[in-house]
Amino acid sequence: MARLVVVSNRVSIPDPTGKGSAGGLAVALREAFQGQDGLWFGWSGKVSAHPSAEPRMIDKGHVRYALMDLTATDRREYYSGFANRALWPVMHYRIGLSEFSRADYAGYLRVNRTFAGALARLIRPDDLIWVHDYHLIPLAAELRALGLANRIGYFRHIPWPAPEVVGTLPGSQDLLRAITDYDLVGVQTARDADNLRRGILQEFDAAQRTADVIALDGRQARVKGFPIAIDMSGFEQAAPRPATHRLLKQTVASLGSRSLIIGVDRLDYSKGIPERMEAFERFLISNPDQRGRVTYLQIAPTSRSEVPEYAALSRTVSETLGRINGAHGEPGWVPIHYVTSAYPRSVLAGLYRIARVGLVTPMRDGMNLVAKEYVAAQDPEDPGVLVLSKFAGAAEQLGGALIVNPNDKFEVAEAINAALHMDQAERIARWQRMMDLLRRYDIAWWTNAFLKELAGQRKTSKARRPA
Ligand code: GDG
Repeated sequence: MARLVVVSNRVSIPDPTGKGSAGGLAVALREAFQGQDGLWFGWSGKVSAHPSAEPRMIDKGHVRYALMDLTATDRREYYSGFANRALWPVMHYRIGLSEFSRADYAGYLRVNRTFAGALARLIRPDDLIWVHDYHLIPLAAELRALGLANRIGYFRHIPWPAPEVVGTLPGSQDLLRAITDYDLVGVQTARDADNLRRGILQEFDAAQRTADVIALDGRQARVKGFPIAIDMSGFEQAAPRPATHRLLKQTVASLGSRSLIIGVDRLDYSKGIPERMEAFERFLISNPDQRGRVTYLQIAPTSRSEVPEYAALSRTVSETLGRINGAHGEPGWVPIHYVTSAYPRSVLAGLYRIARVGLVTPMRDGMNLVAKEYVAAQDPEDPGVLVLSKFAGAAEQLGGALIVNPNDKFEVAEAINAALHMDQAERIARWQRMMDLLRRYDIAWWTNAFLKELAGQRKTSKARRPA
């Protein structure tokens, strides 16, 4: 069997204590390595004044981890700068927030080239290479330039917007061309796939070979939706456990007879956290009988705090929270509870299960795993209700949710009210619809579907020897 080589910006090494709070991507990729030898290559997360050109190798089980350090300049330009300050906002339709700098873009290309050089030395001719996400778009082009003819797949975790939006990003034409150096490009939704194929067709003299395949300059790339999924059995098993964890017990005790509404997101402007808090306020204003009877818990672990737009968001959320709690709170009742540290995964599962409403209202999101986790953790006899943004990729699959436009706080407020008052039969019917789909398309389906399709691609003639 071909060896699997995964490349992602960050590498997740299993925690020897087993207590680590593995994120969705780490769980997904570990699934991909089940039962086969593999290599996982990427940034160590460390900064060093003189990083080695060769990765540090760590062997765990049948997986070998290859870790590269970056310089402080690399980190600033490649990661915080181009990837997170210029590219991320455009891909989430926030053109006005995008800060492009030529130095950052050059740093992004430089790190991709360095990674490709180090990776190429570890690659065997039959390896299947699977590259992840927006940090590494040019990686295949760099590997091809070094002469690699392996099958290389790319999975895109964040949205691919309409060509008019992507076109605002300087460098986007080169990135679009670089995408065609992959044999298989997986995106989260049918809409993303359509946007990406249209982008390539509009920008270049490319030909559409079949519904999924685009040909450009003698190369062919298959662009398809592979909606990412979750580890269903993990969540279904974790959620029903008795509330043994201190944090969970405290939360249950502090709730008393109040209903819990839950939001869980990295602190990111794409997630719509202040907008959601304002929608909750609107719900309280429109439904005064609900005062003191509901608590909204927002868990929002801090992320990318070195990027100015994230620091600004943190201030906005704190101000919004303070204003709403000040205006509507009463002795003994704080309407919104807000936590910026990460909870262990088992506690999250328990909180999802006791929450009557899962509030997942991003302004844009590639998929949104929290929406799926919330559904998976519910009690089959008495499930809660998911309120889901139409702009999350998950909305293409989770039609059993109450689908809302997060830009309309009145609509979100009405959905919260409808969710809290929905009768049990309707809650079960909606939940069952979503569970059937999540069980069928779980994380094993996702990794197998992508890798099977990648393995089935003809070996490429894309390799280009350097001139
Ligand atoms: C990107 C795309 C796409 C959150 N807080 C805690 C915690 N989490 C976990 C959640 C979930 C994961 O982090 C977040 O995944 P999302 O999908 O919601 O969002 P992004 O981080 O933006 O991920 C997204 C995803 O990639 C996968 O392709 O769905 O659209 O933006 O698993 O549970 N985990 C723990 N404590 C927390 O406090 N343990």
